This record gives sequence, C-alpha cells and structure tokens, in this order.
Amino acid sequence: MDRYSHCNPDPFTARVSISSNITFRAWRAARFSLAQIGNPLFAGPGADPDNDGVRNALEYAFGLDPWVNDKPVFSFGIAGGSGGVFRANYQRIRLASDLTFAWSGSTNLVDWTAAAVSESVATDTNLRFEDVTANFGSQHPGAQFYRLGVTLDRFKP
Ligand SMILES: [Ca+2]
Repeated sequence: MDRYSHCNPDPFTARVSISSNITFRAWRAARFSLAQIGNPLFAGPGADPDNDGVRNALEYAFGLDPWVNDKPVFSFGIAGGSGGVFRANYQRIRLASDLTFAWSGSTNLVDWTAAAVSESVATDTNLRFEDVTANFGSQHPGAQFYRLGVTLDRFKP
C-alpha cells in the first residue's frame, strides 16, 4: 500500500468506502410508501406528517418515528455543582453519512456565532443510536444561550 492509496478522484466512492450508507433517503424508504415518498407533504425533509412539531429531517437525525408524536431525547444541567460546567446530553442516529451537527451560541438571542463546544460520543446500547455529551466549558458572566443546528447534506428528492 503506497501513501496515495487513499486518494480517490471520485468523492462519492470515497465517501461510501469510509463510513456507512445510512442516509435520509434510506431512512425514508424504510418508513414511507412509494406514493408517500412522491409527495413532499409526507416524506420531504421539511414535512411533519405526524404533526408533532418535528420535521422529517430532524426525526431522522434524532432517531424518532415520523408517524408517532415523539420528541428528541435531550437533557441538560450543571455538572460539578456551583461553578461547575454546563452540560447537555442528547441522542442522535448513529453512522449517518449526510448529517452535520453544530452548536452556536449567543448572549442576546439575536446574534449567533459558532460555539466552541466539546462533545463526547458513545454508542448507545441500541446500536442505531449514539449518546452525546456536550460540554460548554466554564460559565461566563451574564446570559449565555446555545442551540444545536442540524444540517442535512446534499439531499436530492
Ligand atoms: Ca415523530
């Protein structure tokens, strides 16, 4: 094996070879009929067929059921008591190849910038999921707000 063996001019092939094939498209194919897949009001990434307020792209990202009223598994708190570190825990789908998760932070809920949040990830006992602990570092004076953004990459219906 030479040092160029991992260079592949075809980015699609390279992507598939290094991880899994779990994608929104595959997730959707397992949960919707062909007729529903043809209707963006049912199976599009922005649709919410169960009316639980969670759109399909997020149902996928957090391992939920698009036909059941459910919410992401999420909790937060201060670890280590007074002066401790703010921490959040959430569960997301494991081995997805088309999702990006990114934290942003704000002091006023108007201006948001990328937040330096360190995450540790462990495989859940249910191998379909992973459990994420997000550490927000030391507390700052004044209000701090954080949000988790989820991006579905390169989806074509
Ligand atoms: Ca749901």
